Amino acid sequence: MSVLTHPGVKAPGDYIESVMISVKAKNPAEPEFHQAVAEVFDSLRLVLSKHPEYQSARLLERIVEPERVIMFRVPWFDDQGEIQINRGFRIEMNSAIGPYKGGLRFHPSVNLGILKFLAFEQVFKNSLTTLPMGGGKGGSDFDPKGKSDNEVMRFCQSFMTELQRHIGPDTDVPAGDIGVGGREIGFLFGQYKRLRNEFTGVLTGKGLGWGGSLIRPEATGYGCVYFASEMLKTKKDTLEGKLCLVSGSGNVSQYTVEKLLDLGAKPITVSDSNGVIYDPDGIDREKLAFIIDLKNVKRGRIRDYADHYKKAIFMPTDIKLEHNPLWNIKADCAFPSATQNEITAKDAANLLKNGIKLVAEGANMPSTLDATKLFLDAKILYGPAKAANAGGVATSGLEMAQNSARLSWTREEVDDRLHKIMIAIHRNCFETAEKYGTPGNLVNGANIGGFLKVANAMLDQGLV
Ligand code: NDP
Ligand code: 2IT
Repeated sequence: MSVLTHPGVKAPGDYIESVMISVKAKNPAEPEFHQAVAEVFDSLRLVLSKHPEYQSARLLERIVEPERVIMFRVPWFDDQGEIQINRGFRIEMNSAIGPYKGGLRFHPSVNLGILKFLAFEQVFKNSLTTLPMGGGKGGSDFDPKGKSDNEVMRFCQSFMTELQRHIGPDTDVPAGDIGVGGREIGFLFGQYKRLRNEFTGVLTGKGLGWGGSLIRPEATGYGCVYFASEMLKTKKDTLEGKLCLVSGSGNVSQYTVEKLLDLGAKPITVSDSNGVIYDPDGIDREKLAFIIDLKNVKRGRIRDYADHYKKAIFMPTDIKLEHNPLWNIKADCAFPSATQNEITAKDAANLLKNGIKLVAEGANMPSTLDATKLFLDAKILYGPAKAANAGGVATSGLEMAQNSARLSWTREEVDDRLHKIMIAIHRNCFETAEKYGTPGNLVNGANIGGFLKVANAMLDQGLV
């Protein structure tokens, strides 16, 4: 059953344009949110001409409006006894197909617009996973860099003291993202349990001894590489022997490098916000172990890699450059795994000039709209974030399933399910792109495939 209101007289293209204008007017100073919406809307042109019921039900106006936005003060004492104040957020974007689900980001750049773009992307991504999860995102402008473990703990406890009243295993299930890993999830879970007197699957990415799932830490990187393999398979090709560029050196990058090594590829770069490491000999397992220890235990900077491995080159970040030298190194495949808009049009042009064959996005929205257009026009294998990096949240869904059943699966079982989910996501995107007349365009495939399930659920559930 659908809710049909005023059918309107606008052609689909005009309808989309008018909603886009109103999104910009109602959400000023949120450029990342505008960008994420514009990209999805561009794909939906192909859908609305076939499905006027979505337009009649004003689905686009509804899907861009968060169901709920929570903003709160997070006060805490630093190690000097000084008072610190941060801002906390949770965007509960869409619960049509399941409880809100999505990560928490702790980074000084965090603001409402960035979290709304991430929450919006999450709705479509979670829909693609085949699992019943709605979309949400949250976080804070807190910067964990340079903070002691005790400071991080006090911040997490204060953050959860407010957040706990809004979340729950059947309501909203946060997880990690930039700046939120196993340490932070531990402190957040401890405070939730203390305040609520409940041991539940309210967060994912938990420690293995207390409800976490095997393979969740690896899942985003592994999943992204599985997705890349599926893209290559359509060209009867594999990752064996491929030179690969990876950006970032955090959770997603580390396990992207690991799975690339498993599949016989040769990763040659990693980075952080201070610069790029280029290792022409390749990053092998021993060097990866060095990176994991440097980043997860020592919490150091990636430039230390070049002090340790003398043949590697460190290129410091130069904010005056309008391109990143990492994307100007000749390679076969690129795995952007750091942050949004890290590939500009100039970077995309450099990648294409050097003959890149494949881009698989581990980070969320790492390519600007212009860069995305260049990749699509060049008809390279291009795996957009909401499909390629969905393995992380998919495995969070598997963690929720294990928590509900109060049991835990083996590493092989979780990895096998993750692998099958990534194959299914690729097939859905590939077939949807073909069905809507743009074969090979996985951006359209992901946006349309993700949208349809959520939109139909919204129609079924009435005007809520
Ligand atoms: P981490 O915090 O573990 O690592 C982030 C990495 O990216 C670090 O190397 C960091 O460098 C770099 N980085 C972050 N922000 C910037 C910036 N503004 N400029 C330059 N470099 C930056 O985060 P994750 O690996 O978890 O996340 C990386 C990306 O993957 C994000 O886009 C995230 O949204 C996305 N993602 C994560 C998932 C997950 O399960 N964790 C799932 C799906 C997507 P530095 O240390 O110097 O800040
Ligand atoms: O962007 C993402 O998909 C994540 N940060 C993971 C979210 C999750 O709930 O596991």
